[in-house]
Amino acid sequence: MGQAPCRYDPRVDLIERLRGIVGNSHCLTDATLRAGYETDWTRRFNGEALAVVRPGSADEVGAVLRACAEARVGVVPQGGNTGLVGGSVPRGGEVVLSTLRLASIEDFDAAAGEVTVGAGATLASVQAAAESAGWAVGVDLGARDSASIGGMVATNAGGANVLRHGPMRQQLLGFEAVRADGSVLLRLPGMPKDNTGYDLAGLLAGSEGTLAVLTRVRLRLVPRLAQRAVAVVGFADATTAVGAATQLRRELGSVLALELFTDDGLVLVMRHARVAPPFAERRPVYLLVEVGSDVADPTDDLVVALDALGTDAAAAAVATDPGGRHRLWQLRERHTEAVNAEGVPHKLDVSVPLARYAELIERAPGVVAAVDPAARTFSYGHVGDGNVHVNVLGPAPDDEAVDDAVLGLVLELGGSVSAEHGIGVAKVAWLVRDRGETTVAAMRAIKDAWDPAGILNPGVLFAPHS
Ligand code: FAD
Ligand code: 2HG
Ligand code: ZN
Repeated sequence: MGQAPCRYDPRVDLIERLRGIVGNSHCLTDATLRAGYETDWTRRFNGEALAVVRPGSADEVGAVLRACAEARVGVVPQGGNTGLVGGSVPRGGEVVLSTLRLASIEDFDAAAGEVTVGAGATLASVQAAAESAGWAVGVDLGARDSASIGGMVATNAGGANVLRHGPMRQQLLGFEAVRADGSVLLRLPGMPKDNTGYDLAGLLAGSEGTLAVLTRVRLRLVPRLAQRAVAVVGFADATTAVGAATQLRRELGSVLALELFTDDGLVLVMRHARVAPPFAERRPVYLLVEVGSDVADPTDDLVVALDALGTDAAAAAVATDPGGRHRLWQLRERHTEAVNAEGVPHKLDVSVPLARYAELIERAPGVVAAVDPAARTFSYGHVGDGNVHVNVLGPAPDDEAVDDAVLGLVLELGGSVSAEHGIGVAKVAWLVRDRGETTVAAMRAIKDAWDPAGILNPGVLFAPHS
């Protein structure tokens, strides 16, 4: 009888090593257990993972990365898996490294308004901790119950309050992160003033899991604003709405959010979220404005400013109580879920100079229809930041013609192909078109220096080296 052929499989060996590091119950190889980690929130992006690992400490993250680097297997860091550009799910054969067990809230400094949290802590859990001490987190977004702080830093998330507090990068005071070789970078607690060489925290913000795995984050908090008011106002067209947004921002120092949506989107939200319209009359475009103050009630100033716009009282609603404010916010915030309920969307998160904002809203449906006449286009966004979310329903997930048409229009208007969601795998080709070869080569040099074997989130930001 001949000898049995050697059946050594390095992937099986890697799985055994990973089990040894995180424990059997946190190394998932069964297809049904992996499934939730393999498809993104939109259902447009998915791939099979070799395994899903859920480390419980930075040391375990380091050991996982070392094992994967030795086996030359890619690693996809994943937090809440609410990202909208396909960067949090495998492309095929990688290990998904979930941070969900790194969810501690520690070292809360209520006097300074700072907190250190595990990268896997959800935004909602950190908001609750901050609010109980009279503070708030400077960034807020609709996915707050699932989105993790690490994922938010990795994508430099924006959300509704950027015009007041800036994006996630501006909330970041310190961090702990594990590099591809397993070494740990530590700058905790951070200090508001810290000019000691390169700003690595700033570099990791927006790095989308391609440079290191964030394991802990120190955040600055902002004062919790006790007095708030929200208004939704209808307009005849996008140009008038954008003009009103600019005027409100100039006249009201207390503006927290300036959001825009259209009547098509409102219809969708009413159907899927079962919410009532803001008022009986309908208008083609709506503006949501929120004001907040911790000293004086900002409602009177808001009403005066709305009057000065010549706002038609039949197409305006103002709420100051928490329930009423929440109802008005639902009309804007639930667009994402309503679009998802209709189909698998193509999401084009972009920004343009404010002077071109209305033009983008008005031209996007025509540009989409030119390549796919049956497609439906819904635009909404953070008008205060020049940020539009163009959502297109209809084309197959892998048909990129509408993406190319909209992003081409955005560059023509002098905009950016990613405002707040990142590049992920969805816009890799467009990163070069937007930033140019020289800038992308400089970014790539950083990637190659930090992760020479290219194991961290391969395929995100850059096409893999040939
Ligand atoms: P994931 O989706 O898990 O990952 C996102 C990216 O970060 C991936 O590339 C991943 O590899 C990387 N990553 C995750 N964790 C880490 C880590 N610890 N270390 C290194 N890399 C990591 N985004 C906005 O900017 N503004 C909004 O207003 C907004 N609203 C949203 C509303 C809804 C309903 C939904 C579904 C999404 C929304 N998003 C918004 C997008 C999304 O919530 C953000 O991108 C968020 O920051 C992702 O966090 P996450 O934990 O889910 O990250
Ligand atoms: C929002 O602003 C989010 O609601 C999601 O960034 C955007 O649904 C989208 O495209
Ligand atoms: Zn947004």
